[in-house]
Amino acid sequence: GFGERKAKAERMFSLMDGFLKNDPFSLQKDILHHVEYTVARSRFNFDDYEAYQALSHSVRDRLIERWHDTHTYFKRTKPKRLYFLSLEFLMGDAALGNGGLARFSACQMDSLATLDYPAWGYGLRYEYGLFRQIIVDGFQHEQPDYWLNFGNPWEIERIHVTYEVKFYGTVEDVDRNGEKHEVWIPGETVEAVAYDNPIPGYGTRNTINLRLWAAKPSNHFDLEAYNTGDYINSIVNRQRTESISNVLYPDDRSHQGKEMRLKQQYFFVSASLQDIIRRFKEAHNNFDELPEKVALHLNDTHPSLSIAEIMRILVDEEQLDWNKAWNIVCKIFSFTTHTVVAEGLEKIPTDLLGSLLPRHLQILYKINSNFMEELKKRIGLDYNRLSRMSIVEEGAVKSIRMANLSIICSHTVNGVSKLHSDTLKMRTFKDFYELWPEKFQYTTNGVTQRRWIVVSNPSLCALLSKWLGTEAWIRNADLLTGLRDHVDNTGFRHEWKMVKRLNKMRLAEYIETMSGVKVSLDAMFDVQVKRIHEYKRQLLNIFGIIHRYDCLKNMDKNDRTKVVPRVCIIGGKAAPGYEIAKKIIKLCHAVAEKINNDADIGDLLKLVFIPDYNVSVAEMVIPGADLSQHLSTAGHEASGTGSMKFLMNGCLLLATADGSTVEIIEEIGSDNLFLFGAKVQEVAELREKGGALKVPLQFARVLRMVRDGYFGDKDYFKSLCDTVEVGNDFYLLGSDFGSYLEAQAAADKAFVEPEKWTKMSILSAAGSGRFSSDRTIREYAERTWKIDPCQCPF
Ligand code: 4GP
Repeated sequence: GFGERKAKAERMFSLMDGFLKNDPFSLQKDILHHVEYTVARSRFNFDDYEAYQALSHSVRDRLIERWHDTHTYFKRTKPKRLYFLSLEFLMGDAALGNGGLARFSACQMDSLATLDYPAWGYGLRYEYGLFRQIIVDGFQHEQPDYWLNFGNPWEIERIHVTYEVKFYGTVEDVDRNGEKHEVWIPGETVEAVAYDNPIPGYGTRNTINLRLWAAKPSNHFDLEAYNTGDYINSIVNRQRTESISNVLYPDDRSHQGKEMRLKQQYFFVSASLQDIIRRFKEAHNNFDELPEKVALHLNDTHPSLSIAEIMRILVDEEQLDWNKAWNIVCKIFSFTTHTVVAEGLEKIPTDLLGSLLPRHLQILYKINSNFMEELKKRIGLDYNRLSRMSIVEEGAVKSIRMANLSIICSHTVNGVSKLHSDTLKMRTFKDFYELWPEKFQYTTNGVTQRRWIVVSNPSLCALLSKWLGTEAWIRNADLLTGLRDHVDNTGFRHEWKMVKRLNKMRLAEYIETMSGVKVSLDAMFDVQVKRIHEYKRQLLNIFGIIHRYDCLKNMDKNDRTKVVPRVCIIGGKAAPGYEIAKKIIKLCHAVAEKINNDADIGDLLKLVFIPDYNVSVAEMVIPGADLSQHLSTAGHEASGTGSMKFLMNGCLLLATADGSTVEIIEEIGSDNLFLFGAKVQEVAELREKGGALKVPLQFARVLRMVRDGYFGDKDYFKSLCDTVEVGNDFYLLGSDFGSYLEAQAAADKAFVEPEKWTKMSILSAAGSGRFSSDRTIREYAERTWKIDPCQCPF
C-alpha cells in the first residue's frame, strides 16, 4: 500500500544522504577510510605515497559525484555536444602526448569544463607515454615511461563500456531489397575498454569527461585455431592485440605509414564513434538531427579516419542512402591543423589501408571520385590542380592524403594563429582556399591560467589577486589588463620583483640538484624549453652562447664587470630517430662542459641543459625565467604556446615574428619584447640567394670553432655544422645571426635597469589575457562548433 511505498522511499533517501562534504574533518576521515579500505594499509601505518593515493581517491569520489550530476543534466537537457577527438593529451603526470599539440588539448579540456560546455574528450590510454629522457655523457637516451606501474587513482575503469573494433578481412556483395550492397567481413576483433578521466571545471560544479580507450583481446575466438589444437599459440596471438594501445609514437609532426600507428588511429576512431552514435541514438531517432546535436572536432589529421568510419556506419549499418549520409557528415566535422611543414601532413599508403581496412579504402575512393567529379565541374580539366587536390596521391607509393580528406569533409578548417592561417591559405592549402574561402578560419591558441599561474606560480597568483582586488581573473583572464594601472606603483613593482626572485630560487635549487651547477640569482635566467627541432633553432641559441663566451674570453677584465651575468637554460626532447636534433643536445652539453668549468668566467655565464623536459619541469622553469627564447624561422611555428605561458608569468620574450608572437606584439606592444630576424615575407627571397647569402663574421667564427673541435667530438658535429653552412642553411641561422645578437644586446641593456625591466615584465603579464585558452574555446564554441554552455544547476 501507499504507507509501505512511502516508508521505502524515505529509507532510500535517508541512505543517499547528500553530497560528500568538503570540510577538513570530512576529508581527513575519507583519507583514512581510503588508506584502510582502498589502499589496504593500516590507518596507523602508511607512507607518503599511500597517503597520496588515499587523498586522490577522496578527491576522486567528489569528482565522481560532480561527474554524475553533470552528465545527468546533459542527458536531461540534450544540448548539442562537442566531441573533441585527439590522439594526444599531455595532462601532466600522464604524458600521453608529444609536445605543443598535446598540451594544447589538455588546456582546451580545462577551459571546456570551466566554461560549462557540454563536451567530451576522446583519446587513447597508452600504457607507455612519451619516453623519459636521460642524458649519458651528453647524449640523449630514451627510457620507457610505464606510468601505470603504481596504478592511476584518477581514472575510472569502465569494464562494462566496451566496444568491438574490427580489422582486416574482405568486402563482399550482399543483396539488400534487391539492391547490391558492399559489406565488410572483418578478420580480427579487438575489444576497446573505456577509462574515464574526470575533468573538473574551475568555479563550477561541471565536471566533464576525457574517455581514453585501452585495447584488450576480445572473447571472440578463432574457432579454426582452437580446433587444430593450437591452443597456446592462439592465446599468444590474442595477447598481441592488446599491444595496440601500448605505446605513444614519439615523433611529433611526422607519422608516416606505420601499420601499428594506423591500427591505433582506427581503434581510437571506431571505439569513439560507436560510443558517440550509441549516445545519440539513446536520445534521438533520426540521423537528420545529427548536425544539430553533435559536433566532431578533428584535432589534426590523426583522427580523420572518422570520416570514412562514420560513412560506413551510416551507409552500411544504418542503411542510409550515400548522398544523404554525406550531406549529414559534411555538417558535423571541423578540423584544426597544427603544422606548416610538409612532412607533417599525414599520408597513408593505400596498400596498408586496403589490407587493414578494406571497406574504408573503398569508401575513401568513392568520396574522392565524387569530389573529383564536382571539382571538374567547378574548375574544368586542370589536371595538375585536380591531382594536387585529390585525396589519393599517385606515385611510387600510392597513398591517402589525410589533410585533403579532412578539408573536403569539414565545414571549418582552422589554423592556430593568424599567421598560420594565412600560410595555409596562401601556400599549404591554396587550392582549397580558392575553392572554399569561407571554410578557412583561424582561432589563435591559448593556455590555461589555472595551471600556468594558479598551480605553478602560487606566489604570483596571490600577488595578482591582491593588486587586482579579486580572484575573478582565474576565470576571466582579460582582467589581467588591470595590472597596467599599477605599473608605476613602486610598492607593487617591489612585490613583483620579490615573486620573481622566489621563483628563481626554486629553479636554482632544482638546477643544482639536477646538474650540480650552482647559479647566481642575480644573473638573468634565460630559457629555451620545447621539443628539439631544426626549425625551432636551438642551434642559434647555442651559437649565441658560444659567441658570448668567446667575447668574454677576449675581453679586458675591467670590461667584464659591465657584462650582464647569464644562466642559459635549455631543455627539450628529440624524437628518437631524429639524428640532427640529438646532435644539438650533445653540442649543448659539450659547450656547457667547457663554459661551466672555466673558472675564469665564473658566474658571468653558465649553461645548463635540463633533462627530461615535461609538464612538471615546465611548472618549475617557467615561473623562474627572466627571458625566454622563441627562435623559429618565420613561417615555421604554427602558433607556439610556450611563449604564452612565459608571458603570463611575467617573463620577457626574445622572439621572431612567427606564429602567435605576431599577435602578442599587437597586445603588449613591440617595446615590451625583443624582436629579431627575417619576417615571413622575406624568408623565400633569402633562401633563393643560396650561396650568395650574407652571413656575419661572428657566425662564421662560431661555426669554425665547433668544426675545429673546440668543444671536442669534431667528427660527430660535422654533419650538424653542414646543416647551417652557407648555401645549405635552410632555416637561415646565418642570415638571422646578426639581428639575433642585437636583440640579445638589447635584452642585456634592459636588464641592467631593473625598474624598466620590471615594468616590461608586468606589461607582458598584463597583456596575456587574450592568450588564455578560455578565449580560444569561446571562439571555437561560438563560431565553429555552435555549442552553448550548459551549467549543471545542482
Ligand atoms: C604544435 C605546433 O608546432 C605549435 O606551433 C602549436 O602551438 C601547437 O602544435 C598547438 O597548436 N604542433 C605539434 C605537432 O605539436 O605535433 O604537430
